[in-house]
Amino acid sequence: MQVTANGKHFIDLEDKYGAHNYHPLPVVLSRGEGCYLWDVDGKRYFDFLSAYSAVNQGHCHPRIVGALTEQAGRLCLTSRAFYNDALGPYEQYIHEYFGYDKVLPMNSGAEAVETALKLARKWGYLKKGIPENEALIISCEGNFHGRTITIVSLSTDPDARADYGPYTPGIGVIPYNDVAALEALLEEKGESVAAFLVEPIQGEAGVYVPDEGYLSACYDLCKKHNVLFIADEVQTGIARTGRLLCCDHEGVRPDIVILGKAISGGVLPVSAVLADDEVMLTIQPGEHGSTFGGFPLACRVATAALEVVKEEKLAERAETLGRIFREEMNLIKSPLIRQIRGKGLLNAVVIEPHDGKEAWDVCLKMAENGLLAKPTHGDIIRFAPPLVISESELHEAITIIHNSIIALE
Ligand code: IF1
Repeated sequence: MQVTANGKHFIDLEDKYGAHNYHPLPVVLSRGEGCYLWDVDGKRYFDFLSAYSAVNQGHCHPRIVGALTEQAGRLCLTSRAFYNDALGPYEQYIHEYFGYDKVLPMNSGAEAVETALKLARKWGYLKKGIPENEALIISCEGNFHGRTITIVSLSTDPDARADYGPYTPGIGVIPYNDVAALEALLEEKGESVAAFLVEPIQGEAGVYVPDEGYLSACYDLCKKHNVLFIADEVQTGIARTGRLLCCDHEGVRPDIVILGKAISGGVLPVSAVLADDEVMLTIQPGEHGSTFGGFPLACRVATAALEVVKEEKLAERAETLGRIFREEMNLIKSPLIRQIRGKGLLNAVVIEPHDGKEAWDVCLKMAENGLLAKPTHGDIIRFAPPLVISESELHEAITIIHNSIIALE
């Protein structure tokens, strides 16, 4: 995978003037449309990352960009010091769309996770009666919920948390996909636990799909111990796994839902926290906020992005195309492939390093052949195209993946 002089120019600028907090694949992109991306030299790629499931509706969807440009020329930001004619209608739309009493609008996924943790602590003290400063939040090993210091205090990933101490107290970590571990902890400390925070599928851990029934069993345990069940659907939500929310597969209605990424179709940073009044109204005026949270531009963009999800039946598409993807991928016989797993169009291939070739080499070869994906931890490659990909495009992409893997054997 050779970088052209044109591409190297941009890479060098980032290296010289930008923080070195990423190690990108050596591809320099300049345009996106639907499930495609083009680099600065005009080479076309299938996008199989979708900006980590933010671009479910496809790049530069005309409906969403149209909403952005129309509002941008009218009113972008008022702050919450005043009312405006976009936020109320957006909040009503979200209420009707997801079925929760209220939404607290934020910007990044991490901010929404932090908001959910603050709501959980408030509820723990004001409603559950946990003694002040004794509330516990439980999370799972292998989690990824963002990059703030409190969130990395929940993390078990050394890369995410090393040298960021001292860490936020009041946190417990249990194994993922282990109902007994949650039961034991709640039997012992349930009185002090405000909430259990969980990804319905662990994305960064490598598209780790828990056993059928795991989420509903954890939800039932939370109800038994008067603990809030918080679902982080930032990556699994908005139709990605074949249902509007991943928790819908098990009929679980979380006490708090955290949304981000594709709620805006990847056009603006938009996130949201959903909850009913008993939880949401524990935060009173002046106790939480954000300059851009729920700003008019975000309201119009997110409304358009969510309309596209419904009108283009993206959840149904993810369900159907995801099954085709896993079936086709399971037909590829290669020493490099150890396992295929996922739900909807959130899938991963576990690569078995072979003859010195590993996941990164597969990704470089796929990029050479016109498909972009990136390894997550170690040797797991996540495959998550925009949900607007057609069946024929999906087959074309699978052929590229197949040929790239075979070429490395
Ligand atoms: C990076 C990972 C994915 C998320 C879940 C909250 C957030 C994320 C389940 C925070 C964000 C992004 C962050 C981005 C890469 C990507 C990522 F590799 F970091 F772990 F998707 F798995 N909950 N995930 O997946 O949302 O604040 O980023 O808007 O930090 O490199 P954010």
